[in-house]
Amino acid sequence: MIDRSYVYEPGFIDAGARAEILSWLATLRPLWEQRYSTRRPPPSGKQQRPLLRPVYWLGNWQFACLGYYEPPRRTFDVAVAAEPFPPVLARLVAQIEKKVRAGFPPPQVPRRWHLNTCLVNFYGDRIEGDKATDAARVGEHRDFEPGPVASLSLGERARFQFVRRGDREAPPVRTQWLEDRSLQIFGGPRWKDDLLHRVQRVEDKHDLDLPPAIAGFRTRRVNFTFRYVPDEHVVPFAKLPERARDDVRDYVATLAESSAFFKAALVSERSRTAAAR
Ligand SMILES: O=C(O)CCC(=O)C(=O)O
Repeated sequence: MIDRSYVYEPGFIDAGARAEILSWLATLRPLWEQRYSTRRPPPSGKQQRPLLRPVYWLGNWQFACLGYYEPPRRTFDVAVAAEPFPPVLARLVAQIEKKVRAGFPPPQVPRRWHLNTCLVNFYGDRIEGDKATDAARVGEHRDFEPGPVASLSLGERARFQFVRRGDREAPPVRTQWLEDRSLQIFGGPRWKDDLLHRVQRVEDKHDLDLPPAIAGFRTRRVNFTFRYVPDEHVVPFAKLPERARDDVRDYVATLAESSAFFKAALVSERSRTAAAR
């Protein structure tokens, strides 16, 4: 039976688009965030830790310390307005949206669904002195943003698995190797809600070192996961509550060092705060 809620398409990104994405990646400065706010002790029973990998977000940035977008319980003041997609990704996203609208069961595509959010995950090794530690995996989780999610992969192949909730040892329901230049899309209650997904491992066969250079890290795979956050839930940095602004200001300042978008966000926050005094 054809499953209209799942797509895997190898070779979706052509060689020209791949080269364009790599040049754009070289201009980024990914963040290696702490899981919790650095301004106060972590929640009881939790330990402060850096995320497993550096990330970059487009459209809106979901800072780990503010908690990730999770309707209906967490929708406001967590999706912070971020840079738009670069032209090459905007072009690919337009094609993906067309595919989804043409092929996915309409009830699985929310009325105003469009892919306005992208998490860029960098997979590779943490480097400390001579020691490299493989950090190229993601544990079981689900993506809470409504509607289908689409992901593009570059670099080494990743073993991506859908697993049943609460049964880590059970065999995966589906294993899909995500190859360089591939597209994966999944939606609907089965793939999005009932099952969890994970990246079990990423191959290391081609000695890759993908851009940008990140201190203490060697990247061998980059994944772009595109999602939909309703536009009314995306908040400019300047309009976050004060405590949340304090939590993420240092990150925004770091991003502003190489991003005109975040530079402007900082300026706007300063003038708004000055005007309120
Ligand atoms: O890297 C991937 O292929 C998947 C990433 C992922 O699961 C996520 O961003 O939620």
